[in-house]
Amino acid sequence: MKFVDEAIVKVQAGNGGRGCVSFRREKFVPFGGPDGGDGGNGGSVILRALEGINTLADFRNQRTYKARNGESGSGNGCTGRSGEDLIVSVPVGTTVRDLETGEELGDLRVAGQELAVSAGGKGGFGNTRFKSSTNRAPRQYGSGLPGEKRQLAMELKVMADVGLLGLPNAGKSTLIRAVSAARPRVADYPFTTLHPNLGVVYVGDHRSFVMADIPGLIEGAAEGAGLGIRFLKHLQRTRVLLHLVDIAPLDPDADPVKDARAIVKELKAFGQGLADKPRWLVLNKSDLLTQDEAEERAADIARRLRFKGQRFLISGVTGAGTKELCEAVMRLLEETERARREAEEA
Ligand SMILES: Nc1nc2c(ncn2[C@@H]2O[C@H](COP(=O)(O)OP(=O)(O)OP(=O)(O)O)[C@@H](O)[C@H]2O)c(=O)[nH]1
Ligand SMILES: [Mg+2]
Repeated sequence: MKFVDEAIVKVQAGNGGRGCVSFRREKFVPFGGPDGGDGGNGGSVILRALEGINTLADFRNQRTYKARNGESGSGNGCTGRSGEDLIVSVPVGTTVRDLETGEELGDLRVAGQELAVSAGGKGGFGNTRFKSSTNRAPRQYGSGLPGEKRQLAMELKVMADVGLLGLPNAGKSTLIRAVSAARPRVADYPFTTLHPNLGVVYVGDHRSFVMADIPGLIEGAAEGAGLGIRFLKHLQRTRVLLHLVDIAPLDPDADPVKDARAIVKELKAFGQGLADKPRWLVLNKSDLLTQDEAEERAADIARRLRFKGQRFLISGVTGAGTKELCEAVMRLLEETERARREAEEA
């Protein structure tokens, strides 16, 4: 299915049902008094995060989601049936704003999480409710309140723990294929990947994390070069970025150091704190050189970049070094999680 990460939809809750005007009619009771029931409440529209959907493609065609109206009240004090709520499934990671006011209504980060986006109208009172000592045969009733209507701007930022970053052909998709069941296309031309892919990486028993592979970045992406930087938002929720660098580019004029700097520049241009996120250097395609050459080249690149963080030498094709990389990611995530929990308890 096509990948869509932004959508606008209309939602409309159900109207409240009309209250009823009715009087009791019984044999031998001449003035039976009012017995009109209230109208039922209108249904609300509720968004629910569902695992397994990874795109907002279903919402592309400006659809309106309408919950049922409440039914009118009836005689004999019967309240009208309430309109059912309408549950709309959205991908986990969807942020919802009111299109008109820009107000953020919620961020659905966890499967099963719900967000009421438009409230059903309350049902109107039946004439029974208007009875008083001075008005024993009221003909008033409430007509029921209209359901809320609004337009929603939905934005999906995928939920991943770690994000892959790098030039086209750096080997991002090859890596995610090597360590997870995700199967994005791999090819020796730039921009093979056109949208984010997620893969679950299992590290031993019951330990796993989610990796996001996004389209490659090139210099000037912030100004729209290549596929631009719009996919970077999918790295915003990650804990660590893996910056993949091809240590043996085919192009003899290519300089991995210059290319790595260009990527950092685009990260900064994107803003939103992405450049401040932990970023590890992952030097890829070690299989194209001898072990010694590869290690020397890796150290040289890190030195010229003045890169102080963690660095790894891997081959997505042979799998060399990928286990160590994934274990390090897992440890980092577990440590961050532990620190977060401790901070919460303190
Ligand atoms: N020898 C070798 N080739 C690799 C390695 N990793 C990737 N490649 C090759 O490099 C090319 C690009 O790989 P991809 O995984 O498609 O690269 P990408 O970073 O996902 O590229 P885009 O999706 O275009 O951004 C393919 O021909 C891969 O076979 C590696 O570790 N060793
Ligand atoms: Mg790719």
